[in-house]
Amino acid sequence: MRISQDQIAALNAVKLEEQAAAYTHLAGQLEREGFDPGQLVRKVREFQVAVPSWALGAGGTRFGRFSQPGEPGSLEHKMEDVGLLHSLSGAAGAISLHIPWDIPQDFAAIRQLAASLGLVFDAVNSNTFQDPKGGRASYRYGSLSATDAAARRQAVEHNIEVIRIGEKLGSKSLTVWLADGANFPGQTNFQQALAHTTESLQEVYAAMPEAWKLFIEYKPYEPNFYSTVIPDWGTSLMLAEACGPRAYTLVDLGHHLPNTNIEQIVATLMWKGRLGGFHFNDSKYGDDDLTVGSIKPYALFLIFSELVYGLMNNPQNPVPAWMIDASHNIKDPLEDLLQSLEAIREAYAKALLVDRRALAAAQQAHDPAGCQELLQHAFRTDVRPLLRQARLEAGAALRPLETYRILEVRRELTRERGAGSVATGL
Ligand SMILES: [Mn+2]
Repeated sequence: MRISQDQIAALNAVKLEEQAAAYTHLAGQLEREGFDPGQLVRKVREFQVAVPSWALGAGGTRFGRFSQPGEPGSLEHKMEDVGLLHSLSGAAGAISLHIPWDIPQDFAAIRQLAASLGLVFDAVNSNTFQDPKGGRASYRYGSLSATDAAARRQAVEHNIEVIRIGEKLGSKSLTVWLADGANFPGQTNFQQALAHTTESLQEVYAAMPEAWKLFIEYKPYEPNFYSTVIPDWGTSLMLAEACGPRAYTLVDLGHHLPNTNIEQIVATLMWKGRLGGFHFNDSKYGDDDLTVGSIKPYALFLIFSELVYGLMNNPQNPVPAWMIDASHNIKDPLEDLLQSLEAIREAYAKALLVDRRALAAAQQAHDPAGCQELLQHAFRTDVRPLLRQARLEAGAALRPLETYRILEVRRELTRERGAGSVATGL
């Protein structure tokens, strides 16, 4: 299924007058505050987020999985789903593939399909948290960190294979997340595991083409519950520095212990020029992978405030690769992703509204109340008319979720693919 520009334009037409009034009002307010509304709209419009192929079906939990009707049963279907999200939101111009769940059969055809949907291929993701079919060694006790040299070799070779697949698609980066760790004290030798991981990652790094980046993701616990080999940003940064200048830390919002100050981590990494990628989601307790902005929107805003500061002040840090990393249990994944895309752009737009000069002056004057006022003024501004304007100018839907429902997209996908179609790879 594809949504035509005409279908979107027809549904937008009903709301044009309302949008014009709301945008004019907001633009006037922003101008009085010294902003250029047109430039803000352009910045929001340019902000593109990659959708991971695994987020398009129901993820489930370790206790069960409740599939959605009409889930994408092939790579082509997954790309079609991201194409739908992009048509509606104008914000999802990239897809991130998971290998081996999404190995293309015909690379030329897949590249052509992506181009026709207006999509590019973002980072490719390797998988050494499951044993490969017919593999020689097992990852039961670790992959890149394993004591078993055969398991390490297999994991390194898998990552290199993922790079080769990504090259054929036009990807420019590899994301590595390790499930390696231990469930019990004394089960593994911490130093040996870290030494093995360093050597393995160096080998993967050396196999990357010149233009590629390596993103090293960290996570404090799960699936292992006593220790994880790359538990935090410091370990990730240390490994990135041991690999070389094109290795970076990747921050996943759900990969922190409760109440961790993620915005400070962002600031530190950007100052060091090592924040390579970002995985958006939200959480209440752990790696809950919930809809972005559904639980802690102010924390998301504070994180974006540091990201925007870094984009303005840290030329040593490349523009991070933005990606959603979520899992859906009860919502329609496409509706959930539309909400996440909206929340990401909303936090970004609000962060653009922080009066940086006034904030620096208030910091200098040791005025914490003034600093809070400046941040919260930006946070409390309703930027939705600005987001809608960006979509309108991009030919996307003024109201993506409403349009998705009016067009009965899920029902059409179910009719095309069948109610029992289950997402591959999960
Ligand atoms: Mn992640």
